[in-house]
Amino acid sequence: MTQSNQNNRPGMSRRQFLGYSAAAGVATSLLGPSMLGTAMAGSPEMNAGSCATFWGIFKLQAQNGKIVKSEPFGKDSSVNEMTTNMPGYVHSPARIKYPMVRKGFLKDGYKSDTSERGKGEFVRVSWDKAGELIADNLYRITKEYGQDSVYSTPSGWYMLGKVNSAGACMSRLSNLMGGFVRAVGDYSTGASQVIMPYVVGNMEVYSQQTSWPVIVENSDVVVIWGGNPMNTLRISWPAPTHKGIESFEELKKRGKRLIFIDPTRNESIQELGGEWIAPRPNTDVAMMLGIAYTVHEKGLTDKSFMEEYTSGFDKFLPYLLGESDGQPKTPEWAESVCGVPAKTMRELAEVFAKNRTILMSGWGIQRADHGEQPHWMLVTLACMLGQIGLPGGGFSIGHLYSNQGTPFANAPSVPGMSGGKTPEGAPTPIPTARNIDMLLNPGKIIDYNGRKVKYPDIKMIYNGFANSHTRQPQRESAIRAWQKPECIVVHEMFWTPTARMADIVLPISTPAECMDMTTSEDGRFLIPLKPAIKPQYESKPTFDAFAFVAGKLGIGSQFTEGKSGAQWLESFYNQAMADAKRKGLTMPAFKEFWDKGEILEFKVPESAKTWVRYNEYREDPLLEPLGTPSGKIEIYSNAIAKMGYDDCKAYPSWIEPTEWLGCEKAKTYPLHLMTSHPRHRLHSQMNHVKALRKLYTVQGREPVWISVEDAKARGIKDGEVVRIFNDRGAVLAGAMVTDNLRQGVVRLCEGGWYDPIEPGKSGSMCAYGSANVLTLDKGSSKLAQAVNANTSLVQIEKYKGKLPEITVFDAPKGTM
Ligand SMILES: Nc1nc2c(c(=O)[nH]1)N[C@H]1C(S)=C(S)[C@@H](COP(=O)(O)OP(=O)(O)OC[C@H]3O[C@@H](n4cnc5c(=O)[nH]c(N)nc54)[C@H](O)[C@@H]3O)O[C@H]1N2
Ligand SMILES: Nc1nc2c(c(=O)[nH]1)N[C@H]1C(S)=C(S)[C@@H](COP(=O)(O)OP(=O)(O)OC[C@H]3O[C@@H](n4cnc5c(=O)[nH]c(N)nc54)[C@H](O)[C@@H]3O)O[C@H]1N2
Ligand SMILES: [Mo]
Repeated sequence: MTQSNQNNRPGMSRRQFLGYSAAAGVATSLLGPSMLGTAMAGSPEMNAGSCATFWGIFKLQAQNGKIVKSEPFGKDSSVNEMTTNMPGYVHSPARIKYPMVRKGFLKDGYKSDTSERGKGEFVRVSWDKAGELIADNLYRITKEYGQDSVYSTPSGWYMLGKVNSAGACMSRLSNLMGGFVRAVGDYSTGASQVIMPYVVGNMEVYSQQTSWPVIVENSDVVVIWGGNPMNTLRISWPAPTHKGIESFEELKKRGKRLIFIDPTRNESIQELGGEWIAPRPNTDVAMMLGIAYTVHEKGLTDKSFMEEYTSGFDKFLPYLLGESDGQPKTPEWAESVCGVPAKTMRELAEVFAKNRTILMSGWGIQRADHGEQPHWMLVTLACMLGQIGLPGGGFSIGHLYSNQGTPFANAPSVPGMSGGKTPEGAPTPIPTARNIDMLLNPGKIIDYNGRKVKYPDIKMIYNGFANSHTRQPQRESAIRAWQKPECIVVHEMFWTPTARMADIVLPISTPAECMDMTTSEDGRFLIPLKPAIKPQYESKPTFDAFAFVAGKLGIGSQFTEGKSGAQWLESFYNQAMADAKRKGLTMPAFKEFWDKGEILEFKVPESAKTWVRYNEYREDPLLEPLGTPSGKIEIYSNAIAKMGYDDCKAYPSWIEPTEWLGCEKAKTYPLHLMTSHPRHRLHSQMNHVKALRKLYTVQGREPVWISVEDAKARGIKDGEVVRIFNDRGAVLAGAMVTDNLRQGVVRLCEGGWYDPIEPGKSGSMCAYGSANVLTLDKGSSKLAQAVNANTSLVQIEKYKGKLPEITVFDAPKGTM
């Protein structure tokens, strides 16, 4: 099936389709009166649309086919500058305009010199040519080497939209082709999501948490143990309404005690105030043990809670007291590891036990070597305090990002594109963050969560979304690894470092150009994504792009099921409407919804605002047991004991990370690198927006926070360009000399685009400051094999060489 007949839905011509999707210049309001800016009316070149991304819900205005303005939709109390910078995002010099093929690949095909990847020599081709090249290689490679020779990106970010879901479309294509190698787990919570089912019987990280209003009302002490909510709660999957940010502001207003435990005085601490305690990075388990020791010593342990709701404390206690290993985990011992005064830990033990306390933690803390341990120990400490299941007490590893504490609306469920069924005999998935290890070491067998996993020999990468060359630690090995396969396909909107490493690049339309719909994080809003402009240049919406490739593979009709994107949209809407009816809710017919373009709002019931996590369990542990083998919170896990891993014991414990400030290597590389999530971006997304870069870069480069003492010792002044390096690589960055971190710690946010001085060369220095050039690629442990990006030591010096230009935010030469 060809693309043109896929778009020809019965009874609707291509031209009608465009008019219907509001892609043509329509003069009247597409957003409905309540959302229409006054400037819109009457001007034939003006157009309006609505849009939603992970950073906000907003309305767009276009003029002469270009987005000129993006503004909040009006019901979001916390608007950020990402939301208002959509024009620079969509119409960026980094935009991929046409299908492109690497010059050498076009000439020599799969036998090309792959060391040319990343050098930026591309040739424009037609969609037909690009599609044929993809289809030819997919067929040849799966036939010659088997299904497990193709790796597709199953984890990572893609745009919102029920139809244009790159995640679902990638799976759909892969499943129809017999299944490619996928990944299990994700980068966000790789360690916690594997350990938590053993501890509390579910992943916990993505579970609904105690309602924000309950926290605001009832918690006396809110501990943020490794978390930066005023940054991370800007983002949500799906679209944010920013209730979490509102709630933290309310906590501040009410004078609640906020205690932050973080090696950096991050933006949240700066904005919200509160107390700041700065341990050495990756030593939190030792600090928690020091507090737990005090709780026990002072008789503050809630014994009846421990007895009724937990199992295995008796096997953990000998470790806490040092009976099993000769080292009592006293606050003095903990101080020698984490650097926090023993006195502070003793005080915290009393404060936690004597007030309604919630121990909240983010996820950066578990993106580390032995990252399984901190949240397990956090739960253990919360058990000892006995407040789990009480309003405003206990622990939470879900509140600091996305929607887990936001009360849910009574709303219809809105279906979206399905990835289809994984076919029988599909290849075994590989732990997400081990993908570079897999590419470099075919045949290697690793331990993973009680099983053995054998790496396949990958000949083709299908990168259907995600920015593999910013997110993955240890860039030099990632570049080497991406020189191995015979063929690499990347779907992208922008010339990211990953797109530059491809053989075949397909241009994808941004959410501002695609007809679609999505919901907000709490189900409260159903948002039409009504494009104000048409797909730019030769880009295609995700569904159309995948459908096109499927067509070339001869599976077009199975992929589309005979429906265009617009028809899928309408059918999803109609299914939602049917569900609404069942729930006694009303929704306008699809045509009215689309023509008016108004965002639908559903009510949040009062009952949702009072929900307390683990309250049912607390009320009736026998009728509401947890999903663990004992039905209780497991402080000791027999299942993990049976695995016999040396790097993840059967109870939470302090295990020295490969790199940290207390190790031998710190003599050569004495600074611990924190790669926090950036305030003004979503990882690498929006790094190409110049107006945003102006807000945070230093001499055009990624800022690195360095302490006053560390800067002074190196003769570095604020605003100077520095070189950050270790034995894995080097980057340039702009120094921000500050007292907002513990001495010995530096912060360079993740997601900066890799701008190699020698493109394509493994180990080249980065001119911009991409953090993952410096990080270590190693699994957290045999249990979760999660990313351990926050376990890396570096050194910093003033950069005295000639400053290289930053070129990565423009399209490669010859592709414009
Ligand atoms: N050092 C370090 N590394 C980290 C982390 C860390 O804390 N420290 N955090 C990790 C975490 S938690 C995560 S989630 C990962 C994030 O890793 P990624 O998901 O790779 O991160 P993004 O930068 O969001 O990249 C998404 C890319 O996909 C493109 N894109 C967006 N939507 C679509 C779409 O619909 N279709 C297509 N084709 N492309 C699309 C964007 O332009 C962008 O280039 O990074 C991880 N890496
Ligand atoms: N603005 C913005 N928001 C985002 C994202 C983004 O890129 N930008 N990304 C989204 C995604 S995909 C995710 S997964 C979440 C990530 O959310 P998190 O993983 O929670 O975010 P991080 O910034 O990595 O870490 C939060 C804090 O933990 C601290 N921390 C790191 N290591 C340690 C440690 O060893 N000990 C202690 N005590 N603290 C430590 C860091 O200093 C940082 O201040 O955020 C989401 N929200
Ligand atoms: Mo993430």
